[in-house]
Amino acid sequence: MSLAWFLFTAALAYTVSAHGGVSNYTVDGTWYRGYSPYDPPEWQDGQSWLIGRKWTSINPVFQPDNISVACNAPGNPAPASIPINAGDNITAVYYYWLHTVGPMIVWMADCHGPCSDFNATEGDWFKIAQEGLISGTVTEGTWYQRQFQEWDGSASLWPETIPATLKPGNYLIRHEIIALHIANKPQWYPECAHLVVSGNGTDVPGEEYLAKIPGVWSLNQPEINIDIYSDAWINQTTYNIPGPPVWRGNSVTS
Ligand SMILES: *[C@@H]1O[C@H](CO)[C@@H](O)[C@H](O)[C@H]1NC(C)=O
Ligand SMILES: *[C@@H]1O[C@H](CO)[C@@H](O)[C@H](O)[C@H]1NC(C)=O
Ligand SMILES: *[C@@H]1O[C@H](CO)[C@@H](O)[C@H](O)[C@H]1NC(C)=O
Ligand SMILES: *[C@@H]1O[C@H](CO)[C@@H](O)[C@H](O)[C@H]1NC(C)=O
Ligand SMILES: *[C@@H]1O[C@H](CO)[C@@H](O)[C@H](O)[C@H]1NC(C)=O
Ligand SMILES: *[C@@H]1O[C@H](CO)[C@@H](O)[C@H](O)[C@H]1NC(C)=O
Ligand SMILES: [Cu+2]
Repeated sequence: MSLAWFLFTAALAYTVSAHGGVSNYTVDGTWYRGYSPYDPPEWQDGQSWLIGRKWTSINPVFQPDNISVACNAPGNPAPASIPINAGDNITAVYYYWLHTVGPMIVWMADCHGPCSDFNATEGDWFKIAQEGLISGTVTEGTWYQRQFQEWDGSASLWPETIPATLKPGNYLIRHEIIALHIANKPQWYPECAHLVVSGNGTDVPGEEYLAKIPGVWSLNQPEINIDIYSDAWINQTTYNIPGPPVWRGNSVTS
């Protein structure tokens, strides 16, 4: 067996069995290390550098009302936080991602104090960005979920912007991929990290932007409990991402 073939099949085994998630983050060129389900917990738990909530499996969550939809499982708080200015980008670094269909959403929630004490299911979550179907049909078109991938096996990068006028403070940030490639069996891939947002903003999102997680997703939503291969969807060229609208600051319309 050649080395190339070995590497190819090893990579294939890894990626086919692997689902994935966000492991690390970058802000303005600085690398922040989150949780890695591939590394032993004793290397990570309680470490002073850890900014990501704990997730120990790359497998998806299948139930929209499962508490693990909030910040994955077990979701233990992190000791540290990523410092970031309102208006800056944060880039989520995903393990090589292979699924191609379904929305991707970035949420934030004010921890009203240290995020290390905050229960994510109590958060008033608001969307700061969402990405869906970019072109073509629901079944065969290009979703951001496909577009953001690196097809050479390297990590996939997802940058989004913290609203520039957001009130400073401690926030959870939650990156969510909902994978819809299996009919009527949506998969949730959520990961959370702790942020300390600085800036001079005073804006907070109004009620109409807020949601509970779990709570926001349900199998009664046709865009979630979806069979993308059905006659009803196969030729659709629009897909509306459910949940509240994206909030980009009070003076900015999304
Ligand atoms: C919730 O999700 C976690 C992670 O996928 C899983 O281990 C657990 O069994 C689920 N709980 C229920 C009640 O389905
Ligand atoms: C995240 O960083 C850790 C530690 O440097 C590394 O082991 C892991 O492969 C990284 N994951 C990704 C997706 O970049
Ligand atoms: C967070 O809140 C949920 C719902 O109230 C509760 O079931 C869960 O046990 C809480 N988690 C912790 C770590 O307190
Ligand atoms: C910042 O994020 C936005 C939104 O995804 C993106 O359009 C832009 O290219 C990003 N900028 C950088 C420098 O990554
Ligand atoms: C906040 O305002 C101060 C004083 O005007 C300024 O120096 C600082 O750069 C501002 N910070 C941000 C993040 O905009
Ligand atoms: C979808 O579009 C294709 C190509 O135009 C067409 O052959 C097919 O009948 C359409 N299917 C449905 C369910 O509308
Ligand atoms: Cu998967």
